[in-house]
Amino acid sequence: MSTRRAFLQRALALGGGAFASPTLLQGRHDPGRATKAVAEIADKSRPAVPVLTPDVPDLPFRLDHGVKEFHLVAEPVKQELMPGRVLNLWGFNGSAPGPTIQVNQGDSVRIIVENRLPEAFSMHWHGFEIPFDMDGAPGSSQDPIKPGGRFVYEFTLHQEGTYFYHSHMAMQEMMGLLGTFIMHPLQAYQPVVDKDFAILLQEYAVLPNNTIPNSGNMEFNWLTLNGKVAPATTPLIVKLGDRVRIRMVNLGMDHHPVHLHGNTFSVTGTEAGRQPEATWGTANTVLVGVAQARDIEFVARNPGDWMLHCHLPHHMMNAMSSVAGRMTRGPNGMPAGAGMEEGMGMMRQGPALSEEKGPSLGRGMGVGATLEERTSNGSLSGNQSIESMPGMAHGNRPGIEHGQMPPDIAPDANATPGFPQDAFMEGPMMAMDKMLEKPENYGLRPGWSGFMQGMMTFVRVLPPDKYDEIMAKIHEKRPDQKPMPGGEREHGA
Ligand SMILES: [Cu+2]
Repeated sequence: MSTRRAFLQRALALGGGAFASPTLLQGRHDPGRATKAVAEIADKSRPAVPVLTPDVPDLPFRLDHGVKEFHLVAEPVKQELMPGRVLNLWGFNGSAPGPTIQVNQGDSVRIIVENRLPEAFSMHWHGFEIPFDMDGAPGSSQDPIKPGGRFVYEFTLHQEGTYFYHSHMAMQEMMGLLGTFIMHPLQAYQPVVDKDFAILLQEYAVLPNNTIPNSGNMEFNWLTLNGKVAPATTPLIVKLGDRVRIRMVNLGMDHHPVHLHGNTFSVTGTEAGRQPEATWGTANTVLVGVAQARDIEFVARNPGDWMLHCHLPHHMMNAMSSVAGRMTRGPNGMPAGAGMEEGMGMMRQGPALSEEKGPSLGRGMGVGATLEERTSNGSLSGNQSIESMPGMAHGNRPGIEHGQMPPDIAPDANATPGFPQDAFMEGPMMAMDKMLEKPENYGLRPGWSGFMQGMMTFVRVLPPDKYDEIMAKIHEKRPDQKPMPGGEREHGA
């Protein structure tokens, strides 16, 4: 049997495809097992599937006399939010957020935490019921870990669910020092899921021409899922009919109402683990508050590339707000540094988004755009929309055929109070499909990436043939992709 064929068969049988390990197959969908009763028993004993954290690695461990030993290094990292946008953050083991840790309920765990930051820090295990001196509260449960120092955390975990770890220095959290910590239950939750994903929600405030977040600023303009902003977030790939769990963790300055298109889900877990089934409410939007986790589950009955996104409008944007520079629709650029009176709403001319005000209103930054420079470059920028179309339509955007699309702006648009809106979602002309080619994006509608920003991704519910095609591509590109490098066999064993 060819490798590819064997892979496809395995993917089909599993529903977990490339992400699952062979041992996870045990006791499931085995036609050799005769009766339905036996199949049901087998299903109940089926171990939990590993959690996949798109765009974030898993942390490997080594077994030391029955103790799972992990090594976490707090250090400065360069994190690429989207092509060309690299931030200087603080993270763990080269990633912000840090790698996902997966253990089983009942495991004894040792985590060697090393501090390669320029200042002291301490690691808190959020929601863990562990001895006080392991809690990581600086000053009260332990001395902070000095730069160049280390601290060995060791505990046994009796809980199950979606947890997280983070620096307990508040500003350090806003630099990226956190990660997801999954405790798999001894017996898989019922009903069992075919796919299990984790998404960590974060936000950064980054001034123009900066790569370093301003952790004292409350105007967040980069909203990330697993350290990426749309359209660079990696879609969740599921097969039609799969039961899917998505675990979301929020550690930032805002609460995020996360909405899933086209599907109704149940909220089955919180930051304190699995919740009793009687409490599972149905919804299509779940509020993931600061320091909370929410697990949602649904059966993917409806094929489609369904958006999953925070529904706060400003969280569906990149480089949003005055701190990030120019709006592109006005013909003449935008003024910066409006006065305090205008900032307080005492405006003398035009609305906040008018040509005269622009994104500077009330912020008084004095940086970015000025009226001296012609900056409009988007396809939707009023006067330029028509003249710019032909050039944009042919050749500048490989992979996208615009043909002779009429402009998206009405000829008399400026006569309508409130115009322009949506200045940060310029549509097809902002698309970067080619730069984002990866198996998980294969087959998306051309130009899709022009409409995705901030905390947005897709749940792609694919019919079996398309699912197999994409899983084969993933396997081809990342044959070694495993849910837990070096440790996948330990899970649910
Ligand atoms: Cu949000």
